[in-house]
Amino acid sequence: MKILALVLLFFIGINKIIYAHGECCLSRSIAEATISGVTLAPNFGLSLHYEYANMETILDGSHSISPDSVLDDVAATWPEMPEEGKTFSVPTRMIMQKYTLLGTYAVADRIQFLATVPYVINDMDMKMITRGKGGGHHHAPQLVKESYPGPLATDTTDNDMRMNMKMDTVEGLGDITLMGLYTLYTDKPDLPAKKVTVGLGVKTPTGKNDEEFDSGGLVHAAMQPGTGSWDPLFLVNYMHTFHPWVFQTNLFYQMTTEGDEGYEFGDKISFDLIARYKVTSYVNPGLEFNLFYTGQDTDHDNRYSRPDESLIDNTDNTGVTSLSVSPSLQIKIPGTSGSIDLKFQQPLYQHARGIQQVVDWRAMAAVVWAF
Ligand SMILES: [Cu+2]
Repeated sequence: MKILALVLLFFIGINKIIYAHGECCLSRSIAEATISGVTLAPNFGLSLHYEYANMETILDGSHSISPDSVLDDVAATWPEMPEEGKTFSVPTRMIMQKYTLLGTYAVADRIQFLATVPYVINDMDMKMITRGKGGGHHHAPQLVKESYPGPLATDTTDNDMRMNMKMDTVEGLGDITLMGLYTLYTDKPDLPAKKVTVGLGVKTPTGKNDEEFDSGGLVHAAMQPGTGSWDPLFLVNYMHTFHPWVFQTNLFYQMTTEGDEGYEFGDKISFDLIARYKVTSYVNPGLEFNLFYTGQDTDHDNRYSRPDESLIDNTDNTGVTSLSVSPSLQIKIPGTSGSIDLKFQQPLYQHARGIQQVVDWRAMAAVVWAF
Protein backbone atom coordinates (compact mmCIF):
# COMPACT_ATOMS: atom_id res chain seq x y z
CA MET A 1 0.00 0.00 0.00
CA LYS A 2 2.91 2.29 0.83
CA ILE A 3 4.34 2.00 -2.65
CA LEU A 4 0.95 2.67 -4.16
CA ALA A 5 0.60 5.85 -2.14
CA LEU A 6 4.10 6.83 -3.23
CA VAL A 7 3.25 6.27 -6.87
CA LEU A 8 0.12 8.31 -6.47
CA LEU A 9 1.94 11.14 -4.71
CA PHE A 10 4.65 11.20 -7.34
CA PHE A 11 2.01 11.46 -9.92
CA ILE A 12 0.09 14.31 -8.37
CA GLY A 13 3.36 16.19 -7.95
CA ILE A 14 3.98 16.15 -11.67
CA ASN A 15 2.80 19.21 -13.50
CA LYS A 16 0.89 19.02 -16.68
CA ILE A 17 3.57 18.13 -19.16
CA ILE A 18 3.61 16.85 -22.60
CA TYR A 19 4.24 14.17 -25.10
CA ALA A 20 4.84 13.75 -28.78
CA HIS A 21 2.79 13.55 -31.91
CA GLY A 22 4.55 10.85 -33.86
CA GLU A 23 5.10 9.10 -30.61
CA CYS A 24 2.43 6.59 -31.00
CA CYS A 25 1.87 3.16 -31.09
CA LEU A 26 4.01 0.30 -32.04
CA SER A 27 6.91 0.29 -29.60
CA ARG A 28 4.31 0.82 -26.90
CA SER A 29 2.26 -2.29 -27.61
CA ILE A 30 5.31 -4.51 -28.19
CA ALA A 31 6.94 -3.27 -25.01
CA GLU A 32 3.66 -3.84 -23.27
CA ALA A 33 3.61 -7.40 -24.51
CA THR A 34 7.07 -8.16 -23.23
CA ILE A 35 6.30 -6.87 -19.74
CA SER A 36 2.81 -8.28 -19.37
CA GLY A 37 2.34 -11.96 -18.77
CA VAL A 38 1.55 -12.63 -22.39
CA THR A 39 5.07 -13.56 -23.54
CA LEU A 40 5.50 -15.81 -20.51
CA ALA A 41 2.61 -17.92 -21.71
CA PRO A 42 3.79 -21.52 -22.13
CA ASN A 43 1.88 -22.12 -25.37
CA PHE A 44 -0.38 -19.37 -26.44
CA GLY A 45 -1.06 -15.87 -25.16
CA LEU A 46 -3.71 -13.37 -26.16
CA SER A 47 -4.32 -9.79 -25.14
CA LEU A 48 -6.53 -6.90 -26.09
CA HIS A 49 -5.13 -3.41 -25.51
CA TYR A 50 -6.97 -0.13 -25.55
CA GLU A 51 -5.12 3.16 -25.68
CA TYR A 52 -6.45 6.70 -25.40
CA ALA A 53 -4.15 9.62 -26.11
CA ASN A 54 -5.21 13.21 -25.49
CA MET A 55 -3.30 15.86 -27.40
CA GLU A 56 -3.79 19.58 -26.92
CA THR A 57 -0.56 21.30 -26.01
CA ILE A 58 1.42 22.84 -28.85
CA LEU A 59 5.14 22.87 -28.22
CA ASP A 60 7.69 25.15 -29.86
CA GLY A 61 10.84 23.25 -28.96
CA SER A 62 10.30 22.72 -25.24
CA HIS A 63 7.98 25.69 -24.66
CA SER A 64 4.23 25.61 -24.99
CA ILE A 65 2.53 28.09 -27.30
CA SER A 66 -1.17 28.75 -27.90
CA PRO A 67 -2.85 27.89 -31.23
CA ASP A 68 -3.75 31.58 -31.66
CA SER A 69 -0.19 32.77 -31.26
CA VAL A 70 0.91 30.22 -33.89
CA LEU A 71 -1.75 31.71 -36.21
CA ASP A 72 -0.70 35.28 -35.28
CA ASP A 73 2.92 34.51 -36.15
CA VAL A 74 2.01 33.07 -39.54
CA ALA A 75 -0.46 35.85 -40.36
CA ALA A 76 2.20 38.44 -39.53
CA THR A 77 4.21 37.19 -42.53
CA TRP A 78 1.30 37.65 -44.97
CA PRO A 79 0.84 40.77 -47.14
CA GLU A 80 -1.95 43.03 -45.91
CA MET A 81 -3.98 42.54 -49.09
CA PRO A 82 -2.83 39.22 -50.59
CA GLU A 83 -3.57 38.70 -54.31
CA GLU A 84 -4.51 35.11 -53.56
CA GLY A 85 -6.37 34.11 -50.42
CA LYS A 86 -4.14 33.00 -47.56
CA THR A 87 -5.03 30.32 -45.09
CA PHE A 88 -3.31 28.46 -42.25
CA SER A 89 -4.55 25.88 -39.78
CA VAL A 90 -3.36 24.42 -36.49
CA PRO A 91 -4.70 21.44 -34.56
CA THR A 92 -6.40 22.45 -31.32
CA ARG A 93 -7.16 18.98 -30.05
CA MET A 94 -6.50 15.46 -31.23
CA ILE A 95 -7.75 12.23 -29.73
CA MET A 96 -6.01 9.03 -30.81
CA GLN A 97 -7.67 5.79 -29.81
CA LYS A 98 -6.32 2.38 -30.63
CA TYR A 99 -7.43 -1.18 -30.03
CA THR A 100 -4.70 -3.77 -30.45
CA LEU A 101 -5.21 -7.51 -30.54
CA LEU A 102 -1.94 -9.21 -29.67
CA GLY A 103 -1.18 -12.91 -29.87
CA THR A 104 1.89 -14.96 -28.99
CA TYR A 105 2.58 -18.57 -29.88
CA ALA A 106 5.48 -20.67 -28.56
CA VAL A 107 6.80 -22.73 -31.47
CA ALA A 108 9.78 -24.14 -29.56
CA ASP A 109 11.37 -23.91 -26.10
CA ARG A 110 13.13 -20.67 -26.83
CA ILE A 111 11.20 -19.33 -29.79
CA GLN A 112 7.93 -17.42 -29.78
CA PHE A 113 5.99 -15.71 -32.50
CA LEU A 114 4.14 -12.48 -31.83
CA ALA A 115 1.56 -10.67 -33.93
CA THR A 116 -0.29 -7.43 -33.32
CA VAL A 117 -3.40 -6.26 -35.17
CA PRO A 118 -4.35 -2.65 -34.43
CA TYR A 119 -7.52 -0.71 -35.15
CA VAL A 120 -7.14 3.05 -34.93
CA ILE A 121 -9.64 5.90 -34.47
CA ASN A 122 -8.31 9.43 -34.90
CA ASP A 123 -10.22 12.67 -34.29
CA MET A 124 -9.01 16.22 -34.70
CA ASP A 125 -10.29 19.72 -34.04
CA MET A 126 -8.52 22.52 -35.84
CA LYS A 127 -8.46 26.29 -35.98
CA MET A 128 -8.02 28.04 -39.28
CA ILE A 129 -7.19 31.62 -40.18
CA THR A 130 -7.95 33.06 -43.62
CA ARG A 131 -7.13 36.38 -45.25
CA GLY A 132 -8.41 37.52 -48.62
CA LYS A 133 -10.87 35.50 -50.63
CA GLY A 134 -10.77 32.07 -52.18
CA GLY A 135 -8.61 30.43 -49.55
CA GLY A 136 -8.18 27.02 -51.21
CA HIS A 137 -7.71 25.04 -48.04
CA HIS A 138 -7.62 21.29 -48.03
CA HIS A 139 -9.81 21.00 -44.99
CA ALA A 140 -13.49 20.99 -45.79
CA PRO A 141 -15.00 22.93 -42.90
CA GLN A 142 -17.51 20.16 -42.27
CA LEU A 143 -18.53 21.53 -38.96
CA VAL A 144 -18.00 25.20 -38.36
CA LYS A 145 -18.62 25.69 -34.69
CA GLU A 146 -18.01 29.40 -34.51
CA SER A 147 -16.45 32.09 -36.57
CA TYR A 148 -15.40 35.52 -35.55
CA PRO A 149 -13.13 38.25 -36.82
CA GLY A 150 -9.56 38.14 -35.69
CA PRO A 151 -8.27 40.23 -32.81
CA LEU A 152 -7.77 43.91 -33.56
CA ALA A 153 -4.28 43.99 -32.15
CA THR A 154 -2.79 45.03 -35.47
CA ASP A 155 -4.30 46.62 -38.56
CA THR A 156 -3.55 43.64 -40.74
CA THR A 157 -5.85 41.37 -38.76
CA ASP A 158 -8.92 43.46 -39.62
CA ASN A 159 -9.78 41.32 -42.60
CA ASP A 160 -8.81 37.98 -41.04
CA MET A 161 -11.31 35.29 -40.22
CA ARG A 162 -10.71 32.57 -37.65
CA MET A 163 -12.76 29.41 -37.65
CA ASN A 164 -12.93 26.33 -35.47
CA MET A 165 -13.38 23.13 -37.44
CA LYS A 166 -13.87 19.49 -36.70
CA MET A 167 -12.39 16.95 -39.09
CA ASP A 168 -14.18 13.76 -40.04
CA THR A 169 -13.02 10.80 -37.96
CA VAL A 170 -10.28 8.76 -39.62
CA GLU A 171 -10.50 5.13 -38.57
CA GLY A 172 -9.62 1.67 -39.77
CA LEU A 173 -7.27 -1.27 -39.58
CA GLY A 174 -3.74 -0.16 -38.72
CA ASP A 175 -0.39 -1.73 -39.57
CA ILE A 176 -0.06 -5.38 -38.55
CA THR A 177 3.23 -6.36 -36.92
CA LEU A 178 4.89 -9.79 -36.98
CA MET A 179 7.79 -10.62 -34.72
CA GLY A 180 9.94 -13.56 -33.65
CA LEU A 181 11.19 -13.61 -30.05
CA TYR A 182 14.19 -15.70 -29.04
CA THR A 183 15.16 -16.42 -25.44
CA LEU A 184 18.90 -15.81 -25.52
CA TYR A 185 19.42 -16.64 -21.87
CA THR A 186 17.32 -17.89 -18.99
CA ASP A 187 18.29 -19.34 -15.62
CA LYS A 188 15.13 -21.44 -15.24
CA PRO A 189 13.04 -22.07 -18.36
CA ASP A 190 9.72 -22.59 -16.56
CA LEU A 191 9.87 -19.78 -14.00
CA PRO A 192 12.82 -17.57 -14.94
CA ALA A 193 14.37 -15.12 -12.47
CA LYS A 194 16.69 -13.82 -15.18
CA LYS A 195 15.87 -13.77 -18.83
CA VAL A 196 17.22 -12.11 -21.94
CA THR A 197 14.95 -11.98 -24.96
CA VAL A 198 15.83 -10.67 -28.40
CA GLY A 199 13.30 -10.00 -31.11
CA LEU A 200 13.33 -9.43 -34.83
CA GLY A 201 10.24 -8.45 -36.78
CA VAL A 202 8.52 -6.39 -39.41
CA LYS A 203 5.79 -3.78 -39.39
CA THR A 204 3.66 -4.40 -42.45
CA PRO A 205 1.71 -1.77 -44.44
CA THR A 206 -1.81 -3.14 -43.88
CA GLY A 207 -3.31 0.17 -42.74
CA LYS A 208 -4.58 2.71 -45.25
CA ASN A 209 -2.28 5.67 -45.77
CA ASP A 210 -4.17 7.41 -48.55
CA GLU A 211 -7.30 8.64 -46.77
CA GLU A 212 -8.41 11.93 -48.30
CA PHE A 213 -10.34 14.99 -47.18
CA ASP A 214 -13.80 15.43 -48.69
CA SER A 215 -12.37 18.40 -50.50
CA GLY A 216 -9.54 16.28 -51.90
CA GLY A 217 -5.92 16.00 -50.83
CA LEU A 218 -4.37 13.49 -48.48
CA VAL A 219 -5.22 13.65 -44.79
CA HIS A 220 -2.27 14.51 -42.49
CA ALA A 221 0.33 11.71 -42.53
CA ALA A 222 0.25 11.52 -38.72
CA MET A 223 -3.50 10.93 -38.79
CA GLN A 224 -3.55 8.11 -41.38
CA PRO A 225 -4.33 4.63 -40.01
CA GLY A 226 -1.18 3.20 -41.64
CA THR A 227 2.22 4.33 -42.91
CA GLY A 228 2.47 2.33 -46.16
CA SER A 229 5.95 1.05 -45.30
CA TRP A 230 7.64 -2.22 -44.38
CA ASP A 231 9.78 -1.46 -41.32
CA PRO A 232 12.30 -3.85 -39.70
CA LEU A 233 11.94 -4.08 -35.91
CA PHE A 234 14.56 -4.95 -33.30
CA LEU A 235 14.01 -5.69 -29.63
CA VAL A 236 16.14 -6.55 -26.61
CA ASN A 237 14.51 -7.23 -23.26
CA TYR A 238 16.13 -8.11 -19.95
CA MET A 239 14.14 -9.29 -16.96
CA HIS A 240 15.53 -9.71 -13.46
CA THR A 241 13.55 -10.80 -10.41
CA PHE A 242 14.54 -9.94 -6.84
CA HIS A 243 11.53 -11.12 -4.93
CA PRO A 244 9.11 -9.34 -4.53
CA TRP A 245 10.47 -7.00 -7.24
CA VAL A 246 10.56 -7.65 -10.95
CA PHE A 247 12.75 -5.36 -13.03
CA GLN A 248 12.81 -5.12 -16.79
CA THR A 249 14.63 -3.07 -19.37
CA ASN A 250 13.39 -2.88 -22.89
CA LEU A 251 15.13 -1.50 -25.96
CA PHE A 252 13.13 -1.18 -29.15
CA TYR A 253 14.18 0.10 -32.54
CA GLN A 254 11.92 0.64 -35.53
CA MET A 255 13.95 1.25 -38.69
CA THR A 256 11.40 3.16 -40.71
CA THR A 257 11.41 3.04 -44.51
CA GLU A 258 9.67 4.97 -47.29
CA GLY A 259 5.97 4.21 -47.69
CA ASP A 260 4.26 3.57 -51.02
CA GLU A 261 2.97 7.17 -51.13
CA GLY A 262 6.50 8.49 -50.70
CA TYR A 263 6.25 9.43 -47.02
CA GLU A 264 8.92 8.21 -44.63
CA PHE A 265 8.40 8.55 -40.90
CA GLY A 266 11.47 9.12 -38.72
CA ASP A 267 13.19 6.16 -37.04
CA LYS A 268 11.84 5.33 -33.61
CA ILE A 269 13.88 4.24 -30.62
CA SER A 270 12.42 3.58 -27.21
CA PHE A 271 14.04 2.55 -23.95
CA ASP A 272 11.95 1.52 -20.95
CA LEU A 273 12.87 0.85 -17.34
CA ILE A 274 10.17 -1.08 -15.59
CA ALA A 275 9.71 -2.06 -11.97
CA ARG A 276 6.87 -4.13 -10.65
CA TYR A 277 6.20 -4.93 -7.02
CA LYS A 278 4.28 -8.05 -6.13
CA VAL A 279 2.48 -6.87 -2.99
CA THR A 280 -0.05 -9.63 -3.14
CA SER A 281 -0.51 -12.30 -5.72
CA TYR A 282 -3.49 -10.45 -7.12
CA VAL A 283 -2.63 -6.78 -7.32
CA ASN A 284 0.81 -5.70 -8.52
CA PRO A 285 1.62 -2.01 -8.84
CA GLY A 286 4.41 -0.96 -11.18
CA LEU A 287 6.32 2.08 -12.29
CA GLU A 288 8.00 2.72 -15.61
CA PHE A 289 10.24 5.31 -17.11
CA ASN A 290 10.01 5.57 -20.87
CA LEU A 291 12.60 7.29 -22.99
CA PHE A 292 11.51 7.91 -26.54
CA TYR A 293 13.16 9.33 -29.61
CA THR A 294 11.81 9.72 -33.11
CA GLY A 295 13.67 11.19 -36.06
CA GLN A 296 12.44 13.69 -38.61
CA ASP A 297 9.98 12.58 -41.30
CA THR A 298 10.75 12.90 -45.03
CA ASP A 299 8.03 13.49 -47.60
CA HIS A 300 9.93 12.24 -50.67
CA ASP A 301 7.20 13.04 -53.22
CA ASN A 302 5.72 16.03 -51.39
CA ARG A 303 2.27 14.51 -51.44
CA TYR A 304 1.40 15.21 -47.80
CA SER A 305 3.27 18.48 -47.33
CA ARG A 306 1.45 21.82 -47.19
CA PRO A 307 3.83 23.90 -45.09
CA ASP A 308 2.22 27.19 -46.20
CA GLU A 309 -1.27 26.08 -45.16
CA SER A 310 -0.98 23.75 -42.22
CA LEU A 311 1.24 23.41 -39.17
CA ILE A 312 1.26 19.63 -39.08
CA ASP A 313 1.65 19.01 -42.82
CA ASN A 314 5.28 20.10 -42.57
CA THR A 315 8.15 17.68 -41.96
CA ASP A 316 10.12 20.52 -40.32
CA ASN A 317 7.68 19.99 -37.46
CA THR A 318 8.40 16.30 -36.84
CA GLY A 319 10.81 14.45 -34.58
CA VAL A 320 10.66 14.33 -30.82
CA THR A 321 12.59 13.36 -27.70
CA SER A 322 10.65 12.58 -24.55
CA LEU A 323 10.90 11.07 -21.12
CA SER A 324 7.75 9.96 -19.37
CA VAL A 325 6.66 8.13 -16.27
CA SER A 326 3.97 5.47 -16.23
CA PRO A 327 2.44 4.12 -13.05
CA SER A 328 0.67 0.85 -13.66
CA LEU A 329 -1.50 -1.70 -11.94
CA GLN A 330 -1.76 -5.37 -12.81
CA ILE A 331 -4.81 -7.13 -11.43
CA LYS A 332 -4.80 -10.92 -11.65
CA ILE A 333 -8.13 -12.55 -12.26
CA PRO A 334 -8.45 -15.09 -9.42
CA GLY A 335 -8.37 -18.74 -10.37
CA THR A 336 -7.25 -18.07 -13.92
CA SER A 337 -4.12 -17.15 -15.82
CA GLY A 338 -5.71 -13.90 -16.93
CA SER A 339 -4.97 -10.36 -15.81
CA ILE A 340 -6.07 -6.78 -16.31
CA ASP A 341 -3.34 -4.20 -16.82
CA LEU A 342 -3.98 -0.49 -16.31
CA LYS A 343 -1.47 2.20 -17.07
CA PHE A 344 -1.31 5.97 -17.12
CA GLN A 345 1.48 7.74 -18.95
CA GLN A 346 2.63 11.24 -18.17
CA PRO A 347 5.51 13.00 -19.91
CA LEU A 348 8.19 14.52 -17.66
CA TYR A 349 10.27 16.09 -20.37
CA GLN A 350 9.58 16.70 -23.99
CA HIS A 351 11.40 18.36 -26.84
CA ALA A 352 9.74 18.82 -30.22
CA ARG A 353 11.59 19.62 -33.41
CA GLY A 354 9.91 22.75 -34.80
CA ILE A 355 6.35 23.35 -33.59
CA GLN A 356 4.21 20.33 -32.83
CA GLN A 357 1.06 19.32 -31.06
CA VAL A 358 1.99 16.80 -28.39
CA VAL A 359 0.29 14.27 -26.14
CA ASP A 360 -0.71 15.64 -22.72
CA TRP A 361 -1.49 12.25 -21.28
CA ARG A 362 -2.19 8.71 -22.31
CA ALA A 363 -4.25 5.99 -20.64
CA MET A 364 -4.01 2.30 -21.41
CA ALA A 365 -5.96 -0.77 -20.42
CA ALA A 366 -5.38 -4.37 -21.40
CA VAL A 367 -6.90 -7.75 -20.79
CA VAL A 368 -4.20 -10.42 -20.96
CA TRP A 369 -4.71 -14.16 -21.16
CA ALA A 370 -2.12 -16.91 -21.13
CA PHE A 371 -2.91 -20.50 -22.15
CU1 LIG B 1 -6.80 18.58 -39.70
